Amino acid sequence: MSAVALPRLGAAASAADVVDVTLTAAPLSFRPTASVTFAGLAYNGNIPGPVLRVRRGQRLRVRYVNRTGEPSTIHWHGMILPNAMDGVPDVTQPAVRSGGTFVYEFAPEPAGTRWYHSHSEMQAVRGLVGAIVVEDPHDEPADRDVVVVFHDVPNMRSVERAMHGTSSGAMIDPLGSPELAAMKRGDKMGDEPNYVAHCINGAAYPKTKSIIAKVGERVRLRVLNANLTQTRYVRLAGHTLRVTHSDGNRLPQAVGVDALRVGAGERYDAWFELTKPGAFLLQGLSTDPLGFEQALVVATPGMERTSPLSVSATVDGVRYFTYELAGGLGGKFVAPHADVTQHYELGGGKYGSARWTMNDKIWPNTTKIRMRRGQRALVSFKNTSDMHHPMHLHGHVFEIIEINGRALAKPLPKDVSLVDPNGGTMTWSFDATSPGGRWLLHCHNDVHMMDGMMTEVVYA
Ligand SMILES: [Cu+2]
Repeated sequence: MSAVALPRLGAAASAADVVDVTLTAAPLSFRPTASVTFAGLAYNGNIPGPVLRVRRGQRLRVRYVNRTGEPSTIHWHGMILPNAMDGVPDVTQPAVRSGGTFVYEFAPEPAGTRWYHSHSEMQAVRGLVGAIVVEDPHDEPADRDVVVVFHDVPNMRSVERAMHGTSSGAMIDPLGSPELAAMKRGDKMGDEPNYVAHCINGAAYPKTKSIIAKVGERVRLRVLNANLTQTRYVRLAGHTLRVTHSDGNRLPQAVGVDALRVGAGERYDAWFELTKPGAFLLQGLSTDPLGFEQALVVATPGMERTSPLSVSATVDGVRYFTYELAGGLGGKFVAPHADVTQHYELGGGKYGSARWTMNDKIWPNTTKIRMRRGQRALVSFKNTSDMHHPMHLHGHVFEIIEINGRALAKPLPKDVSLVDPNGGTMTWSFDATSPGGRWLLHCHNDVHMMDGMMTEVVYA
């Protein structure tokens, strides 16, 4: 038995080893706390949607029923699949009209913690998000396996204002975080929505579902940050988290940390063992007055009602997960040979502007990357803005090979990566080995994406 708080689909596969699932998207009046009623959109009546679990080697067939009242699709984030299954309206398929259906079918690859969400403006932030787990028989066994989805309820009018660069949401990152440090320069924030509730798996603390585990049991967390603008720092009071996978991809070795740093769209698998009887908070660290809502209790049997141990909202002096920690910083970066190279300067975001840019251009006028199947690409970024950008590539797993001028000793496989603000650089390497087509490359801060920070990789 696991303490998964979410409905779970996919456990029963048919004789042909196809996992059949129906996902119906429809409006939901979502009440995460007593004071918040939110006009949300939900898969199968739940925000977030059900955890889809499949075993590696099975096929997944999802019948999507769109009852949202607007056109919509499902994007399968982190999957390598036929382009026509990637779920981007007007790029890989016509949007499914309201009342319509569409069947997504593919072999879920690669294994690991992935997710699914709407790729239409404003729909994911309203609740059309969910996790998909492709179980790998080579994964080390765990006594419990718990999906932890961080998602949040915005003030929708503030999201509209954020798209016009005139919102007033505060940066709520924890003390000591690079996000907060980058913002202490007198910036007037124009693109950060206000959030009115912070949730884990559909509830706000203290209504979040607890994880009960005995001392010494191994608990694997699959943490997804489905907040579409903010980074989450996640810590279990009094315990070390051992990170084994980043965006579902296995690390060369587990990395022990006090906290995770999870950008929008990122996932981490990390396990822990409770070291003594008691109750301990798993927290999303935040300076938001509502920050306490992003927590759940991890307790040994019988201790779930005792006052849990907690930590403060700082990462100052806290060892938190970074790409450099996992990959190991090497020497000065020298770009290896590649068939195709492309550099993007990430900019924009001036107060009152609705432009987040790649080389001063916004989608659909950004420079596309054109390559042929089998070629290798190097894509580099320099972030001249004062916000970090969680850049995401569809349909591929890339490797981070450079950060801020230094080579990574071990390239880090991912599908979303945070590019540091104020001059930060990053280089990705990837091969055109997916099925050909149009694969979006964009910032996973949805406000930035909708304001133009998007391009595509195209190959036949
Ligand atoms: Cu961005």
